[in-house]
Amino acid sequence: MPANLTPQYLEAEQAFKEAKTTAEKIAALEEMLAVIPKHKGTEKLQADIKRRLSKLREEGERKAKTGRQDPFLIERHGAGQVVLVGFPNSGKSAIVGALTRAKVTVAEYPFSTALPLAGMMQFEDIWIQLVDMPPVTEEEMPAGMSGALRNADALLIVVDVSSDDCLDQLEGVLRHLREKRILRDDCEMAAGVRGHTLTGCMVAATKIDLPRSRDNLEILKEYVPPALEMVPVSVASRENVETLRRRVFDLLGIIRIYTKVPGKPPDMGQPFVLKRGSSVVDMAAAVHRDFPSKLKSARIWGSARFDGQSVPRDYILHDRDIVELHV
Ligand SMILES: Nc1nc2c(ncn2[C@@H]2O[C@H](COP(=O)(O)OP(=O)(O)O)[C@@H](O)[C@H]2O)c(=O)[nH]1
Ligand SMILES: [Mg+2]
Repeated sequence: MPANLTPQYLEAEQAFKEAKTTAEKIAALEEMLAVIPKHKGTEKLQADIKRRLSKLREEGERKAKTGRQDPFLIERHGAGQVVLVGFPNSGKSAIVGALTRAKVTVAEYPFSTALPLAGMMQFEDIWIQLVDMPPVTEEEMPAGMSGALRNADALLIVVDVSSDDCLDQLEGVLRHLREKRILRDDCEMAAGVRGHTLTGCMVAATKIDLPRSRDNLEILKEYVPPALEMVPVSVASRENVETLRRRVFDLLGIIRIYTKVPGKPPDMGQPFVLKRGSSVVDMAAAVHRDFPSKLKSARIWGSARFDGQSVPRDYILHDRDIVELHV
């Protein structure tokens, strides 16, 4: 092994070893390439990473070509899929660029994104897929786009608050989403909208580094439906970029659960990702489909009153709990 590999590099390499999907593998290799110390001793390794990357990318493209011809539908990867929707120039691509390593085009001219483009956003120990979409306008949402929005796990509405038409942007997007029955009129996510799995929707108010943004933000706050959280953010100054990352995770309504074998330390590698509200039995089912019927008892580290507490089968788990299943 070449000398001077940093902890960041080894971490990225570990993520690659644990990656299950092509997108996760590509994201991990990109990370490895980005953080590898650039010197003579790592040249061969760098070339090797690049070779693996281009092979995976080719594979991905080949799959896309032979797959179903719906240009807006992006195959879901990672712990959840979040699709960005907004007017031209609102800053969608800039957000995807800031939170992932995807090669997005950020441009001052509108319609610079013609097709959806996905990138993997790391949140602590999991990866979440962000999908940059072509813009919607006052008049129209591109034909075929509603399927991709309905199929997402969550939506991020992007509004440029530096612009005096930010209210029109918000209302325009909401109108499309309501007309297409993607959102209920009150923007609540609860049951009532058929045929899709949306668990959340949120507004990113972008470009808050620009002069008019603060005033516009105050106005916009009055009009955002109560069901939608709004996160002000600037990609240029990076203000709130990390807050946005966490809010996107929260929006998906997922929890990360780690497993533990009796008498051994917990496995803090790749967590199981479950829906918020999942119980010990759901966790058992995620580990193995035979487990729920065999499950005798469980112990929890984390959310229980004390570490290692025995809990019933219907105990509701929390993010980052460690579970020891006894079968
Ligand atoms: N000042 C500032 N400019 C931004 C910010 N985010 C995006 N922009 C600029 O706004 C323009 C449109 O951004 P882009 O991400 O391509 O918008 P999209 O059409 O929604 O994908 C580009 O010129 C970006 O440089 C930001 O946070 N602050
Ligand atoms: Mg764009």
